[in-house]
Amino acid sequence: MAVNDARKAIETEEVVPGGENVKVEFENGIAWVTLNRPNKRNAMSPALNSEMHEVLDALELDDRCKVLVLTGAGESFSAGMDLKEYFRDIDDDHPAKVMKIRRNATAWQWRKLSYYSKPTIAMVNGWCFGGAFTPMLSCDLAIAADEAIFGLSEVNWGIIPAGNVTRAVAGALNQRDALYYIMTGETFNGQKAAEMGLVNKSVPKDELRQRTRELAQTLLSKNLHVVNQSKLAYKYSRDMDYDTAEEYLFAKQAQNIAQDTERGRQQGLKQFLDDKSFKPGLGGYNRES
Ligand code: ACO
Ligand code: V55
Repeated sequence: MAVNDARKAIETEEVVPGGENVKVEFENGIAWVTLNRPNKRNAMSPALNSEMHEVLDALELDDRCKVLVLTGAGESFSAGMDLKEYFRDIDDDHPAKVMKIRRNATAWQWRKLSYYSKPTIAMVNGWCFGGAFTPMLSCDLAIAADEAIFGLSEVNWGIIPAGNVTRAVAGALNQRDALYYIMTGETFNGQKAAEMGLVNKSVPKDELRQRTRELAQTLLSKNLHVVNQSKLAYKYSRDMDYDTAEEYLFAKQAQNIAQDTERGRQQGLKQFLDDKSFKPGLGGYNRES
């Protein structure tokens, strides 16, 4: 028996997190997390940001969430930052309070989501503007509706894309596309987003939820410990120099193997080399055996 088999399971909280500005629904391992201010096009207010941080914290320790899908209620993914509650209403507040509110936004949109311990999928169902690019790009994978409308609209109302939007866009688009959309504020649809690699694919809106569910199910069929370790290895190593990355990845591999209660590596080697029952190039090992 592996040492780790004796670990205590995390006790699932029965309460569903969120409720005010964010809706959480569980479905066979998928947590559907919906930004839920449809009348404000799911604009991200300070209250929504605090709630999203709490929701992400709670779901990280909740076994009902194995894959997280981030989406928006109604016709929008999110219309970006709330121009009233996140910008104008706090214009005269103390700078320290303003910075706290700013950091509260990026804390979940960028940091928490980028390094989340579970797979994340952005399901871009509609409007996706400005600040909404950050959580969308922080998710590991993204599927958009063909009809979804994206825009880096900051220039249209006199600001630069901040809150890590510019950095996230620079990491995702090539320089020509990034500067074109940053400098013109022009909108583009889901198909164009897929063409540029901003999302993995775009699908007709009426298929969006099912196609997202299928992608989540593909992930759920894998050894999720290894999936999550692979994702973190990518996220952390991509900005390292090559030598540090090499050392980090050897160490990360040791951690991956030591913590894998399913012992995927041994299973895979045995089923390929001894049993000759599967080909690793063409699919996963049999997780039932
Ligand atoms: N901040 C605050 N309120 C917003 C936002 C926002 N980002 N987006 C929409 N709303 C509110 C509107 O003020 C309106 O409120 P009201 O009903 O109380 O008057 C309500 O949501 C509906 O908005 P409409 O404009 O009437 O909706 P419509 O469907 O016609 O248009 C659209 C949708 C295109 C998304 C439009 O609302 C819009 O341009 N929103 C702003 C998009 C944007 O540029 N966001 C900022 C990006 S930059 C950044 O995030 C830092
Ligand atoms: C943006 C987002 C911010 C911010 C300033 O362009 C600008 C979007 C997430 O916070 O503070």
